[in-house]
Amino acid sequence: MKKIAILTVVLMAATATFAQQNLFGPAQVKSPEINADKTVTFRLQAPKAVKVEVTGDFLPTQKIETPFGTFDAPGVAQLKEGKDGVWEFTTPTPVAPELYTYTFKVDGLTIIDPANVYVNRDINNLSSILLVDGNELTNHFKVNDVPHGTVSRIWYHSAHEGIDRRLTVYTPAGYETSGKRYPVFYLLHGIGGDEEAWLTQGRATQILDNLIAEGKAEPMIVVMTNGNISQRAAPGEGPEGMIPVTMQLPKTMEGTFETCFPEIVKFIDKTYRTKAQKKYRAIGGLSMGGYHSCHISKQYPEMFNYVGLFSAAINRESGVSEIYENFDQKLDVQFSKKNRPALYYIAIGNTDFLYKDNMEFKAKLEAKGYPFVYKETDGGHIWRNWRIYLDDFAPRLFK
Ligand code: FER
Repeated sequence: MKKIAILTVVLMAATATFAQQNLFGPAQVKSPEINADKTVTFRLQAPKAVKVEVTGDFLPTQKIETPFGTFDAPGVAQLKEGKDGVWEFTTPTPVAPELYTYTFKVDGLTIIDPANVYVNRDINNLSSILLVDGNELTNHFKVNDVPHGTVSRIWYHSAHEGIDRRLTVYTPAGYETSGKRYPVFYLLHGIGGDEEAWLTQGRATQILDNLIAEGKAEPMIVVMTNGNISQRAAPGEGPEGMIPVTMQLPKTMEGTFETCFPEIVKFIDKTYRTKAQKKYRAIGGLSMGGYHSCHISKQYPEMFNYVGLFSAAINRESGVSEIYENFDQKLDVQFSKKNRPALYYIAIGNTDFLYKDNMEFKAKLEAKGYPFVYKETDGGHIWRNWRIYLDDFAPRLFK
């Protein structure tokens, strides 16, 4: 007994400084708390703070002006100090079902919620996550009691670049034992993102598992590439080590990623049981990934039968490349009788800073008489929209 008491004291003293496994961390306040009436309470214990705020996309948006245009920025709410230095804010109205991100601002310092272990990295920002469920879409963001696919990280060799590069590959439930071949959807991230982006903010695994389990989407392999061609892997996952995360990477949107995309397709067809024909291949992505999908699919018109442009960064080339030359002529070839994709899908939020460019591109396709599906949603250049588009696009593939 005495031994245990001594051990406990020693352990507690040790953990006070080293916190091995955090066995004896301080009691946390409960935050966020989804209340019975679907209002949400945020709490932060900060006894010496003077001002505590919460900001997140659960609050009504405010407009901010930047050199790139007008953006929707999340609103800000004040927390009030109560007992024991615990600050608190409860939303005045119920919070609609959605996957939200938020941070606190304590005397000007932005922090994630220390009481909430669920955290997201979007480019170089960390946010806390709040999932309020209650509709069909948010149900697709959850890990439900359905058959699950498998997520792998696999490295391919880019002979073009002379480096090994990392891919995320989702294989649908049953892949390991079915012996079957599957269609492949290449799902691309935006600027500053990487091969992890669609898994985290995008909820791609959950969305695909649920859509497939409900019979809404065909079982498919989903390949999430790293579209930063100078980068081998997501920050911290490659030989570059724990590098600072930045959007300013070399060779961004200058044509190289598009040029050597067939290396990835070849690797996937060699490594997985794919249906290795155009009929069974889709490519889609958000923003820079939409731009990549547009350019890759028209550069290689015999490769993809389904193309998805989600808030695509149309007209944003940052270098000179053969890939970007003769855009209209290549589009004509892509939409020729021989090559025309079964689905060309354009989706954009009505306050996205890329809205006008997308309207111009849409008008061009209309003028040429090229068929496409158009989806417009509320809001701007945000993950909420990209999850909606994935959930809407995947069921249209390989039918
Ligand atoms: C630009 C606007 C948008 C640009 C890139 C983007 C290189 C990409 C945005 C994204 O992927 O979210 O002018 O220039």
